[in-house]
Amino acid sequence: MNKFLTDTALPFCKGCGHSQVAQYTEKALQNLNYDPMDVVMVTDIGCHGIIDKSFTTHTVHGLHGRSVALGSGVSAGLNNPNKKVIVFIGDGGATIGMQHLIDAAHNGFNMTVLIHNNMLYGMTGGQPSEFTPFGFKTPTLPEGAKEAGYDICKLIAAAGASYVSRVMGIGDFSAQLTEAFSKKGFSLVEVMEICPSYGVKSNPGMKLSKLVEEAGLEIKVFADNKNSFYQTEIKENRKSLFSKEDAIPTKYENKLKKPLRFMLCGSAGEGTQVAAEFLLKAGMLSGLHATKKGSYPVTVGVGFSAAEIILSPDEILYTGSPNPDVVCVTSQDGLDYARNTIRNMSGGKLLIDSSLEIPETKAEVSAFPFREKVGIRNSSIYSIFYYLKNSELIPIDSLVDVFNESKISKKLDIAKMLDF
Ligand SMILES: Cc1ncc(C[n+]2csc(CCOP(=O)(O)OP(=O)(O)O)c2C)c(N)n1
Ligand code: SF4
Repeated sequence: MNKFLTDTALPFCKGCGHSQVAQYTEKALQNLNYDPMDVVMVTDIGCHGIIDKSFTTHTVHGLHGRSVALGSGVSAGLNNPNKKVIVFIGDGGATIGMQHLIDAAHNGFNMTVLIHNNMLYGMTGGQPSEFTPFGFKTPTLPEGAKEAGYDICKLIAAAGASYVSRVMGIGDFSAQLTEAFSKKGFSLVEVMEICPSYGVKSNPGMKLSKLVEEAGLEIKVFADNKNSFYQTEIKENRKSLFSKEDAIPTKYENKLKKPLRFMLCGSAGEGTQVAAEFLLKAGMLSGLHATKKGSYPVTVGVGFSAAEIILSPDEILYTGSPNPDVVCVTSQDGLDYARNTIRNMSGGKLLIDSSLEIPETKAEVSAFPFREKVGIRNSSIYSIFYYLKNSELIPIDSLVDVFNESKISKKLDIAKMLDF
């Protein structure tokens, strides 16, 4: 029975070696008795990366070629040898991010990298990578590669990895994955595969085992050492990033039975992010778990400013909020940003400033003159007061407390926020 993969079908083409890597990762992790919550899968761009939605573990999806750098950061941040960081990367991504691979091995970051080497860039139609063996044809290189590809196992073993092996992606290679996952420090397994959609079609009749042999790519263990591994230095007097924030005690009761996904959309400079934090802290004061994701353009001084907030009676394991229960819009920029989300709402609530046109939606709509009543700079915060006053899911007093402890209370009278 699967523990680390969901039971839904794997997303790859029929015969793709990526399926084997996923299945034997499952088997190897089971062999080692890991709990899915102790495993972080870091994936890369490419066909192999679409697997992350099938994992029941933590997952992080990185930029193309950067999953090793991302995984190194995750590993250094966790600083816990009992947690397992596994990076999935294609030969294309490994080409782009080769320096990261060498550095991660050299520094001994505690993680395992699985290179899905199908000898071409699969997702974009079969361009050659730096791993494409001499003579191997691809749709964009029909005359075949003119040079040999890299022997990444030799490179990474030389860089100082604890464990390196190359396996054929045919047959059961879970034992090698188990070995790699069990090592402290940096381990890497290169899985030789063929892409049925582009590799097989461009090289009819070609046998993977023959190709690997002719390319001089040995199937063996290249390194198996007890190397020291990277440990983040914990300085005695190091300040936690959270030390500015005091723990928020539960002071009030809430009436929330299930997670509330709230989206606040306004304009830069109109206090949207601060308002979102107010709601977050009020929720925490009322005993709820809370997350916030802020979105704004790189030009932080103009354009939209939006925040997705989740308040939940239970721990929040997924912080995305594709279908919000409540969308609150206080400006035209915010409306332009959220229009599609609002159109796709099949229920829930839309709170919108009455100066704005009401967009097409199945949500229940309340229009209120937030901007006119308190001025544009305070409209976002005011909309949060308005929402809590009307929904009563958490006591408005919790928000009053947060407001009174903020710098804004020195400039703005709380009575204004409570005047509806
Ligand atoms: C920096 C960057 N360059 C190029 C792309 C376009 N791109 C998306 S997927 C892909 C191919 C991925 O190939 P590979 O890493 O070998 O994985 P596979 O699809 O074979 O599993 C490319 C080139 C990108 N997303 N980012
Ligand atoms: S295109 Fe190739 S690499 Fe991508 S899923 Fe299909 S067989 Fe696998």
